[in-house]
Amino acid sequence: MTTRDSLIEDGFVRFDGLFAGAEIEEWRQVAQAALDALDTGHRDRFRSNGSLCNLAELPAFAPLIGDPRISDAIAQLGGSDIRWTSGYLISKPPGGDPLFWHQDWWGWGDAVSYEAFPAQLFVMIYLTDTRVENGCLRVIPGSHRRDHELHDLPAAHTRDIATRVDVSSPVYASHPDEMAASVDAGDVLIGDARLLHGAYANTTDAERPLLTLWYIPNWSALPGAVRATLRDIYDRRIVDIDEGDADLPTVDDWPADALARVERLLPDYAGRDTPAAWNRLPDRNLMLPSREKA
Ligand SMILES: O=C(O)CCC(=O)C(=O)O
Repeated sequence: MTTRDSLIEDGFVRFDGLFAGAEIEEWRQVAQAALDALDTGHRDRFRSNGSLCNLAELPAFAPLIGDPRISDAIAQLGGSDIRWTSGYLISKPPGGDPLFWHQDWWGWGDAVSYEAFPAQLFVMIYLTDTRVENGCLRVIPGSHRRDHELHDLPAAHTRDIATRVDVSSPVYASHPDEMAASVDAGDVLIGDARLLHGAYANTTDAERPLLTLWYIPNWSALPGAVRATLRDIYDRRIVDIDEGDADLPTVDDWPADALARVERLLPDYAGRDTPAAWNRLPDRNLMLPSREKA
C-alpha cells in the first residue's frame, strides 16, 4: 500500500523520522517558553486538550510551518497545490486529562466532504516521544469516510466538552475500535481532518507538547465557497474556539522574516463566494458503511 492509499483507507499516515530528534528538542524548548507564558485560565478553558495556543500568535514556529519536508510529505500523499491555514500548540500538562473524541472537518454540508481524498489535512508533530502513558493520539481508522457510532457525539471543541471532563463518559472513554498512534520525536502524523480521534490522558509527570498544523493539499481544486471559509479561518474570523468578536492577531501581522517563511503557502482567495456554512456534523447517510457492515 502506498502512503496515499493508507491515507485514503485509514485516514492517517505516520512519516517516521521526518525530523531529527535534536531539531525537535529545539522546537520543544520554544513550545515550553510559550506554555510558561500562558495564564492559568487558558489551561482551565482547554482542560481536555491541555492547551490550545493559536500559532498566529507564535511566529517563532514559521520555519517549521514552511519546512519543505512537510510539503514534500504532503506532495507524496497527492498534494499539488498546498496551502497552510492555521495551527495550534496543544500540550497536555503532567496528569492532563484525555482529549474528547471528535473530528475536525467543519464543512460537512459541502459535497467535497464525501469524496475519497481529503480537503484538509492535519500534520501533527509531537515534540517528545509520545506513547499511551503520556497521552498519544488515538484514532478510529477509516472513520473519515465510514459511518461510526462516535459520529453521534456532540460537535467538537465546545466549551462544555473541553472544560468539564468526565472520564467515564463515552466522549472521553476508550472505544473498542480505537488504535493508539504512538510516535518517536521526529515522526510526523498526517491525517484527514474528517478522522475521528482523541488522545489518552497524560499519566506521567512531564509535559506532552504537540504542534498541530492544518494544510490544504489541493487548494485550487476546492469549491470557492470552501476556500472562502478557509480564508476566514486563516483570518480568525470564524473559528469556534476563539472568543467573541475580538480583533485577533493573524499571520498577516507577523514580522517580515517569519512571513517570508510561509508566504508561498498562504490561502490566497480573492473570490466573492458566500463562505461554506460552518457544520461539524456529517450526514451519516452519505458516508460509506461502517467497517463491520462493509
Ligand atoms: O492532543 C492530541 O494528541 C491531539 C489534539 C487534537 O487533535 C485536538 O485538540 O483537536
